[in-house]
Amino acid sequence: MEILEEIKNTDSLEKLEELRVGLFGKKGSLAAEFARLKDIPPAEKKEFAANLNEKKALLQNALDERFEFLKSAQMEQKLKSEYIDVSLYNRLTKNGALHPVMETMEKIIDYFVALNFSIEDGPMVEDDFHNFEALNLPKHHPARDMQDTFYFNDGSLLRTHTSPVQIRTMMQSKPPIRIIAPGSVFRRDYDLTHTPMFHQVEGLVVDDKGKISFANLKHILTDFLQHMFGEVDVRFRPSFFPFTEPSAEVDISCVFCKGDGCRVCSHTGWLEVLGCGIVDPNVFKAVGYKDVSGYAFGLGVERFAMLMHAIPDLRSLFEGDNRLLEQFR
Ligand code: 2U9
Repeated sequence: MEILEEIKNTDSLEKLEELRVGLFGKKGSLAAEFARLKDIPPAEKKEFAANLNEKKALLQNALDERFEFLKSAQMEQKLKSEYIDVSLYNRLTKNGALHPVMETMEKIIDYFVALNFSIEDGPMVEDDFHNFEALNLPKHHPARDMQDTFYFNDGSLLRTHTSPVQIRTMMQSKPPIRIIAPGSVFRRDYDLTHTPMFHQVEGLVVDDKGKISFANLKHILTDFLQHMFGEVDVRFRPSFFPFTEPSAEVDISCVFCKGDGCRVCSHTGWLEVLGCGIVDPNVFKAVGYKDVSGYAFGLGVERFAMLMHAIPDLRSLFEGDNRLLEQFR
């Protein structure tokens, strides 16, 4: 049938519609052929009608098929012409990242949480009792000096360490105690290695007298430092803090020269990273604890972050320059 070829070759939906109307419309050729049915002699009617219906079905099929083809071609054309490139790079977007000090803080916290320590916090504006007096820092101690501590006019102060958190915790609960106190602290200090605000994590473990020893402290801190710095050597040196007796400072073998000696470790092969000790009985007296023993430790988070990431200048941690963060993504 010629008309079938014509349908197959139609190149637009409009022309196809014209063909459809020409065939299937009220005045279309099929209607005319069906009209002839009444003039066909009865003997031929059946065959004539059958042929006509078959032709009608063939034409309908051809029209449907071409319609689908032209319709999807049209859709494809439309999608192509309306395409928007949403992948275009937005030059104004700058992604942030977790600050190395916070990342280090989280790594420290993770270690102690895994050992069932709980995390405590407290106010940054403190009073003389919680920040000094209860910690066996006597009235004449240089840390209490106006030169070292930020005071408000009413005598309150910015905490110089997180230790008042441990004092508050002990005064609110009974032993055993197993806590760390992470947070910001404030000292009147500003030079290459000191900023007026920095972060500490301190730890405190208290239990019945005789249950806590220096050996426990040594073990946990050695394991902790190897968790933080990998396979380093750890040594404990006798030291002094008002709130612990005996006290020690803790060194790791230099992470830069592996102990051979370099500028960072002042050619000693060792880096000081922690202070610690057995809690002084005067501290327990101040919070009303009897017949207990305990250990405590403290560290500066910025120092840890600098040693873990080989950051040379402490101040780069406080400049808010996105280029620093980009290096730690
Ligand atoms: C209570 C009892 C004892 C916390 C301790 C240190 C030793 C220590 C420094 C490390 C570097 C401070 O950030 S730093 O400058 N800390 O050397 N801290 S023992 O001792 C406590 C705390 C609370 C009730």
